[in-house]
Amino acid sequence: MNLFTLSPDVAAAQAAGQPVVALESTIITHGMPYPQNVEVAKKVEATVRAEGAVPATIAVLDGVLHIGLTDAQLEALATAKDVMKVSRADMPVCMAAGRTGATTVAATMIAAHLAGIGVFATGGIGGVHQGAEESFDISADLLELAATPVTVVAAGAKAILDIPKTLEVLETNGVPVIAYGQDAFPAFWSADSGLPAPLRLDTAEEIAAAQKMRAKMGLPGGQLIGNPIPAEDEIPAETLAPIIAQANAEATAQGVSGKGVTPFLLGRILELTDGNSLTANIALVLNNARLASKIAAALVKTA
Ligand code: PSU
Ligand code: MN
Repeated sequence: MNLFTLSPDVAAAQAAGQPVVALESTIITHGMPYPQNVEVAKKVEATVRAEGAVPATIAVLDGVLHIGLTDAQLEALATAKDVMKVSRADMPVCMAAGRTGATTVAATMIAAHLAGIGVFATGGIGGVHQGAEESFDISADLLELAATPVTVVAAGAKAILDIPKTLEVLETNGVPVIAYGQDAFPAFWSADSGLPAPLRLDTAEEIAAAQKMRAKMGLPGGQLIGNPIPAEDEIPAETLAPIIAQANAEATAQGVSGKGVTPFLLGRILELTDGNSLTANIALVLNNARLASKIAAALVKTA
């Protein structure tokens, strides 16, 4: 039995040596409301195509790991009930049980690597949550970056996380954290987190070359690219700080834990900003899709 199913588009692109960009699906089911989630997912795919690459949105549908979804499958996933949020731990269970699940950054990296896709675009990664010294809430995304050789393009990390601790865990685990075109590590809605990124690269070609060097050296793991949100789409950190503090306080007060924390915080921030956070969120995901497409092109060119 095959471990995964390639969409016809993705299979053709791979056979022809064309660039492919992996895309996650938890952002669709647990990160944004319907119907904006489907619209954004389609826009991201169109953006990748406009850049000359082929999008491979990844999800588990009725136990089958799909690399590349049709519009009908995307719609079905976005409207399905009881969709699992699938990270590394959940993926084999979801598949073996024949269930439907949306893949997180960690699970999407695993799937992309299985399918031979070297780069993946998302919005923000999971990380070390505020209060982790009590809750021990550290996303499996960070350890996946240390283990699985896929370059992940994100707009940094949301301020719902403890960004300094997130950077420390990445450093401990030997994950290259590379800011694109600037010195600062970006903070999702803001281009500058106020913290320097450990590494900086200015072109997609350099990013692809670094990933190839890592593989050549036999080092496991991928790279995290911090791609800053375009200036015109930024939301000032001061505007969001009280909202994030309120969302975090509510999560603690209501005893939200485990896999529920990130979806709860994302949902509350959306409500508390009357959806304004979503506009910026969409802009940065599209921006990440463009950079990931360029990295994908550089990866196949020098293969
Ligand atoms: N952070 C965001 N947006 C997201 C997520 C994180 O700003 O959509 C999603 C991603 O799929 C990420 C997952 O992999 O949440 C992390 O969940 P957790 O914190 O439970 O590991
Ligand atoms: Mn967690």
